[in-house]
Amino acid sequence: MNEKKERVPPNQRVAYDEFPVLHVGPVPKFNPEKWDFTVEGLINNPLRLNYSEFLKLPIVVSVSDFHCVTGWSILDSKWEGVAFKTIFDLVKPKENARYVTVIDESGYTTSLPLEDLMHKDVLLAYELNDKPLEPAHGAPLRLVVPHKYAYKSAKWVRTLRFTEKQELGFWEKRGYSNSADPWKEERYA
Ligand SMILES: Nc1nc2c(c(=O)[nH]1)N[C@H]1C(S)=C(S)[C@@H](COP(=O)(O)O)O[C@H]1N2
Ligand SMILES: [Mo]
Repeated sequence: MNEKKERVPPNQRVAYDEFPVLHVGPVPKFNPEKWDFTVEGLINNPLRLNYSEFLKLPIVVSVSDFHCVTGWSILDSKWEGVAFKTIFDLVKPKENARYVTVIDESGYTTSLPLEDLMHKDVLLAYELNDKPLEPAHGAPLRLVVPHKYAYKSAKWVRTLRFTEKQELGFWEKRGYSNSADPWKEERYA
């Protein structure tokens, strides 16, 4: 197998032009006066940050690939934002916390095990390829989980909820895989 092939999960095609835009519903309006980022559930330090407070958190940069379950992949996107680990350390999860439900501005949800979110390249991003993230790509803040199909990379994130049991997200309720590993082609439940 050549190196290019190994970079792309089975039955995915690399989209070489524009970064595609895909989501359900309209792109939400961002109001920096009203926007906040909250963390709730099984944590010892509930957190609420407004937009300027969020921007003061330590920044990480991560270059990663992105795989949509419908079959397109984007290679080498440069994301900038806050590592999930930074949030984890701030909120001090309780012993029994195992999963995090990620909730967007208008009710889109997805859930991931904590160990997946602790990967180094998982972040809450506000820049893509050296530019502020565009509204259609999830501004002001989106999750990026490169090693899962992209429906786990929720856009327009407002809330993280730490839970003991895994909650089913928007697509996961509709038959898509909860584990969503593109390398194992876990597309459907
Ligand atoms: N809030 C929200 N996030 C979402 C979605 C959505 O419908 N709503 N769609 C997901 C899916 S299926 C994909 S492929 C990616 C697409 O991200 P992009 O539009 O930046 O390419 O966003 C994911 N995050
Ligand atoms: Mo997708």
